[in-house]
Amino acid sequence: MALFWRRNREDKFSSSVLGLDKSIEELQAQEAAVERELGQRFSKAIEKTRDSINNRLDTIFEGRKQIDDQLLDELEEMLISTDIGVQTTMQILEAIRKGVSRQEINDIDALKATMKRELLDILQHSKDHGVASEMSVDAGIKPYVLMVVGVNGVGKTTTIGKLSQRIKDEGNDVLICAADTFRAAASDQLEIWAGRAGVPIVQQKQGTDPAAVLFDALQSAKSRNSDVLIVDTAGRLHNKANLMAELEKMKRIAGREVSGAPHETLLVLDAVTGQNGLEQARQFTKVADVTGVVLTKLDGTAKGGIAVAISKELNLPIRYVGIGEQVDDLMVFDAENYVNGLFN
Ligand SMILES: Nc1nc2c(ncn2[C@@H]2O[C@H](COP(=O)(O)OP(=O)(O)OP(=O)(O)O)[C@@H](O)[C@H]2O)c(=O)[nH]1
Ligand SMILES: [Mg+2]
Repeated sequence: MALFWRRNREDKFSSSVLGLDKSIEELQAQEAAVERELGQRFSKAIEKTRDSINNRLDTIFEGRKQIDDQLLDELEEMLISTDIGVQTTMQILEAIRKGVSRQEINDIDALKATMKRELLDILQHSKDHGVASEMSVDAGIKPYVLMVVGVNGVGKTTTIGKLSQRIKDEGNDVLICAADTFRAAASDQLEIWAGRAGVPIVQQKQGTDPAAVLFDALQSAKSRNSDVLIVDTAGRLHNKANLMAELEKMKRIAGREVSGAPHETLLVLDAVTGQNGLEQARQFTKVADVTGVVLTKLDGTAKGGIAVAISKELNLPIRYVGIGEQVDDLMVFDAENYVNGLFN
C-alpha cells in the first residue's frame, strides 16, 4: 500500500513541478523543511514517553559506578513500565547482560545504544503484510477497500477523517462508507470528517445492517470509479460474539463484490490503553484478518512503548500513528524516528 500512495504522490509532485518555476534546489529545501517539521511534531508527540524513560534512566544511573544486577533489575522495571511488553524487556535485558559480560557496555550511552538496536530490530522484523498489497495494487485494484476496525473510542472515525484527507491529497478519489450504524450520531460524526476532507460518503439510517451499507458503498465506489473505499465500523466489544460475526459478514460481502477485498484491514489501537489494547488486538486478529495497526493518541501517553509490544507480540506492522485530534495529526510510522525519539 505504501508504494501506492507514494507513486501517486510522485505523480502529483511532477505535475506540480510543471506548473511552478521553482528550482530543484528550492523544491528540495521545501521538502526538507516539511520533513523537519514532521520530525519535530513526532518528537513532541512522544515527549511524555521520552521524558519518562530518560528520567528513570538518569535516576537508575545516578551515583552508580558499575552495571550490576541491582541496576539491571531497576532497568527491567523501567522497561516494563513503558508498556514495551515482557517479551521485549527480556530480549533487551539479555542483550545488555551479554554486552556487560563482554565488557562492551560500561556506561549509560553504550546501554542506550544496545536498547535502541534491539528495539529497532523488533520493529523492523514484524511481518509486513504490505508487500502483498503493494503488488496487487500495482495490478490496478479499484476500488481499494480499506476496512477500519477497533473497540469503542479508540479513534477509528478520527483516523478515517485524517486518512481520507491524506489519501485524497496524494491524488486519489476517496469514498467513505459509514458502516457504524450501531451508535447514534456515528454517521453524523463521520459526515463532518468527510466534509472537512471534501470526500463523498455513503450512509444510511441508524440500525441498518452494516453489511447492507457496505454493499451500497461498494456499488457506489464501482460506479464512481473511486480509487479507495474506506469503511468505518462500529466500536465493537471483543466479547460480543454477534458483533464479531457482523464483521465477518462484512468481510464476506466485500470479497464477493470486489475481488480480494478488503485489501487492507487496519486495527486502530489507543496507545493510552497500553497492554489492554494488546488483548483487544488479539481478539480482533482472530476474526478480522488484520493487516496493520494504527496507533492513536501517542501524544497522550508516557507509555508509548506499546508500539514495540504490538510489533513483537502481534507481529503486525504499525502503519500510522495518531498524534493529535487535527486532520493532519496522522503520520506514517517510522521505526527509526520512533526509536531515536525515545532517548535523549
Ligand atoms: N490526542 C488525540 N486524540 C485522539 C486521537 N485520535 C482520536 N482522538 C480522540 O479520541 C476520541 C474518540 O475518537 P473517535 O474517532 O470518535 O473514536 P471511534 O473509535 O470512532 O469511537 P466509536 O465510534 O465510539 O467506536 C475523540 O475525542 C478524538 O478526538 C489522537 O491521535 N490523539
Ligand atoms: Mg466512530
